[in-house]
Order: sequence, then C-alpha cells, then structure tokens
Amino acid sequence: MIQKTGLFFLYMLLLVLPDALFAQQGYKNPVVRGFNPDPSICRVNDDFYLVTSSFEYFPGLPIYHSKDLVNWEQIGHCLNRESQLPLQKAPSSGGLYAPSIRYHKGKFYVICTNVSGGGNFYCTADNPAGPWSDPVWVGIKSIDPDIFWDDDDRSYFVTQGNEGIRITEIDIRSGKTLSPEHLVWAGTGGRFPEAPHVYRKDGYYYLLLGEGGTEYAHSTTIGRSKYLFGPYEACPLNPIITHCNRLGQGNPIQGVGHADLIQAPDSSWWAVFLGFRVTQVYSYYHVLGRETFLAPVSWPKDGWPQVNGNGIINIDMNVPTLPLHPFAKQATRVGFDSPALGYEWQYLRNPIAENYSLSERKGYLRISASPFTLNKPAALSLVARRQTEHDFTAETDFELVSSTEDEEAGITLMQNNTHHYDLLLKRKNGKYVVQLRVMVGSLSYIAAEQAVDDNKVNFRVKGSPLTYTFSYLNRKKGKYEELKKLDTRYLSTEVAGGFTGVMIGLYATSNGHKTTSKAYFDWFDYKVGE
Ligand code: 6LW
Repeated sequence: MIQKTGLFFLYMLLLVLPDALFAQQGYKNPVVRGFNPDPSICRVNDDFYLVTSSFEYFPGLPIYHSKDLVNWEQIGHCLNRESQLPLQKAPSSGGLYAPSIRYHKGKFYVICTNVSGGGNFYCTADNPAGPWSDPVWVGIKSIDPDIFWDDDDRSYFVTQGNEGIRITEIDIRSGKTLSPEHLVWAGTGGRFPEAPHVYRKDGYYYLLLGEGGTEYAHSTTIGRSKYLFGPYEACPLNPIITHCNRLGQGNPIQGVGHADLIQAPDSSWWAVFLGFRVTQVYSYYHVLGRETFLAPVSWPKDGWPQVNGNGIINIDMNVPTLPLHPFAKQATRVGFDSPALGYEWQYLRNPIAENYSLSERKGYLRISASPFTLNKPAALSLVARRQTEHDFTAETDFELVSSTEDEEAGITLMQNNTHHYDLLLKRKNGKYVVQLRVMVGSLSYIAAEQAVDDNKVNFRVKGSPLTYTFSYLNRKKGKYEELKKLDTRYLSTEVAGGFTGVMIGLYATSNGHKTTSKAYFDWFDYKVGE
C-alpha cells in the first residue's frame, strides 16, 4: 500500500514537474504601454503577434511580437508606404481605427478601417514584420472589421454597425461581397456594440463584443450560437470584463473593454484588451491614451468564459504565466547615428520626406521647418514617440538655424492639434529666447520665457502623474533651470477628447511663413521612472 501511494505521488510529481519548472508567476499590466488601443492578437506555434490602432500617425498599425504574452517587442508597422495609408485628410483621431490580426493558411491578415480615406480594407503578409501588401478594399461602410474563416474555408467579414454586429461573406482575393449583410447580434443592450471577433470552440460560434463605448462605461461581452448567423445567446456572466461597477470603481485602471482572445500552446486562454491608467484629482483623468492589458481566461461553467475570475483587472497580476521570455531593454538615448529612425518614432500624417534627414549632418536628425503651425491638422515637421509612463524624463540637445522671428523648434507634448505644451527656441528682438507655450482648446498663452545665449539649447521635460516640469540647461551655470510646471490634466483625453495619448515630439515650424529654417537634433533621451 505504502509503495503504491509513493508511486502515485511520484507519478503526480512527474505530471506537474514541467509546469512547475517552467510556468512563472505574476506580471505587470499594461503589457504594451502608452497609446496602444484596440489590441488584436494571433498566434503561430509559440509566437504571438499583436496589432494596435494608430489613427493619424504614420507609419500605421504597430505590430508587436511576444513569446509569453507578457513581454512584447515591436517588429514593424503594417502600413509604412503612403500608397497604403493616405492620411493627408486625417484630422486628430482620424485615420486608422481598430485593427484585427489573423493568421490563415500560411498568411497573416490585418483588417482595419481608414476613416479618413478608403474605409474598410485588409492587407496580407508572409512575415508579420512586413512587407505587407497594398490594401484590398471592402465596400462595406463600418468600423472595427474582422475576418472569420469558417470550417468550410469561406471568408466572412465581421463588423460593427449601429444596430449591432453584421456578417457578410466576401471573396478573399478581391474583397468583393458575396452575400447580403446579416445583422447577427446587438449585444446585451449596452451602447455602441462594436469590436467584434468570432471564435469557434467546442461546436459553438462565440461572438466577442465591446459595449458601452470606449470611455468609463466600457465593457466586453460575449454570446454564442450553434450557427454563425445566430441567433446568439448572451453569456450569463456578462459583462466578462468591465470596471464600470462597484468592484472596479477605485481601480487605477478604467475603461477596460475591446478585447481579443487567444489560446496559448499550453492550452491556457488569455484576453488582450484596452484600458487606461487614471490619475485622480477629485475625478479621474488620463493622459497616456488607451493601452494594452492582459488577463487570463478560464471556461469554468457550461462552456462560458471568465476573465481573471470576475472581470476585474489589476496592475499587479498575481497569476501563473507562460515561461517568461523578456527582450533586451531599449537604450534610453537615441543618438541619431543610424540611417533610419527606430520603430518607436512616428510622423503626424504622411511625412514630407525632404523635411527630414539623418545624413545631412552625421549623428543628427535634421528637421526642416514647415510653414504649418502645430495647431494645423496637416503634415507637420515633427517626429514623436509615445509617453509610456506618468513618470519619465525626456531630454534633447539641438541647434536652430533660423533667419526670422517666426521660426521655432523644440519639443512638444502633443495630445492633439488643439491640446499641446511646447518648449521652444526662437529669435526675439535679435536675441534668442526659450518659451513655454500652452495650447488648450481656444486658450493659448506663453507660460514662461527666458533669454538664452545662442541658438543651441538642451531641453528637459519631466513627467509625473500631476505635472509636467519644463527646464532648459543654463550653460553658464552648468545646470538645468526650471521654467515652469504645467498640469497634466489639460492634455488629458477628458479635456482634449479623441482616441490617442500624449506623444513627445521634436518639431520645427515657421508659423505660417515661407522658410528655409532647420533644426539639428543631436540626441534624444527618454527615461522612465521618478
Ligand atoms: C474603436 C472602437 C473603440 O473603433 O474605439 O474601444 C474606437 N473601442 O472599437 C477607436 O479606437
């Protein structure tokens, strides 16, 4: 008997040993930080790929890769040619809305909408790092499209509509519709049923939705049916993700919803979804935009899914993970020594190529001023990266070559073209000054001004949950001097509106005038933490 029990325990130990050896515990949300909303995910063997929305920024639709769902590394963009991504007419928060990424029969598909030109489309690639095909346009007017392949290999375009989710068969080579649009499910009654994804599991079609709109009432719901076109029955556990309830009311993450599901090679299920990290001063606000979060999914009862148990998601997730596979940390300094900018940099709308050079002066990024002011929804002379944490320090060192007092260059914290804080260098009365300019809707003023010796300056912006602190290097004293602190609140989505997050940009403009002015940026540092 004793022998038998011993053998039984040995057997059980061997069964759990691989998991005990390799599974790890705990991770931090969000897993893709800074403005990265509407995540969609697919898997090929033990590689995961994720795409997020990019709106009016170019290149569009960042593609991320992971081995463990926790650590993500950007490997490219889906749309990096102007022919794929016309953004000339894109206002702030126009352009590319929620994408979906799928892998089918050896090909990757990204399905998306350019709301500022062309509507719904999909692109294909053999390698998710690119190159991606030109868009195949689909003549259905909507947002949040996806493609679902049924067991018979027919291709179905699944998309949002005001009355609910619609499914239409399409020809996958041409994008032409092959059937009428079927209205299949309106969700559970929340406003804006959107972000649909269809999955086949255990004889059911599962239809996952976002409901409530992408603000504080956001949620994820799910229904299922034996038939693709319905009728869909709502999950009794709905909403399966939301913080719009008593349990979620004090959570530093709000607005959770718009999810996609994935099964890992070890059979575990996971959800990726968007949410935002809030700052609270009386009420909540957020500046980082909507980010990508991760939570485990279980199917405990009658084949219905639960996300992290009760649909509440935390910053510190104390759950088992896949074996962790971190990537090398990005260097804090960009020296502009490489022939191309890293994937973290984006332009506002289609860039005018000759306005940028990494070779004109070796080791510098040259930006030629554009006549467009920062307030114009146009192809500004600006490159920007995401603010990924509340606490960060950004610094740059540059030289402005200018001949008139209209010309300026500097660093901007840009939420949109009517909400930005600009730390700039310009000429004034024959001398050089640094200025801190505030632009909040129709309110604009110079918050600080300081004379400097010449046309070369170092700027520093320090972020915290409540304030941005703007400083310049006083070369004589050899130390940074603070110009002023500004409230983060006025760059928040709650104030500015829209779908993006704060971007940290390097720019040059002549404020509406003809110009030959240029700015030469020597380096840019971005450090996170206090
Ligand atoms: C997107 C919609 C949404 O199309 O916001 O969170 C819109 N959900 O699904 C823009 O991101």
